[in-house]
Amino acid sequence: MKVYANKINYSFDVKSDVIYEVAVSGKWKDANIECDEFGWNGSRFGWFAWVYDNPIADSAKTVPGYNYMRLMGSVRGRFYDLAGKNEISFEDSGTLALFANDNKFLYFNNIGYLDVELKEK
Ligand SMILES: [Ca+2]
Repeated sequence: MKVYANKINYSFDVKSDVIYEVAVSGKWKDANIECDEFGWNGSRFGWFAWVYDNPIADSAKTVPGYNYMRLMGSVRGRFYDLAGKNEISFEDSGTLALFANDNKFLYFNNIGYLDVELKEK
């Protein structure tokens, strides 16, 4: 499925008693910053890292504590980090929301999508 960078993507129902294989490919962009499923943080800006990584900026993210544009999921309000995962299981059954972690008000400048495949193991 395509997971678009500029929105929450609801497209997959998961079950709590199943292990899913995960495969992710592609790159997406946060304005002019291209990155993969691991996203980006302020370290790419050297001395200006604090602008992006300070606690106030972090708290404005959909999921604080994780990189900008990192591939995240949510089922019934519980968050999951999908970046770099080959397998994942969920604590609840329900609709999986997939999205790029970003400042909650700055999704409008996100471009592109990642291809994410989930299948029951
Ligand atoms: Ca953005």
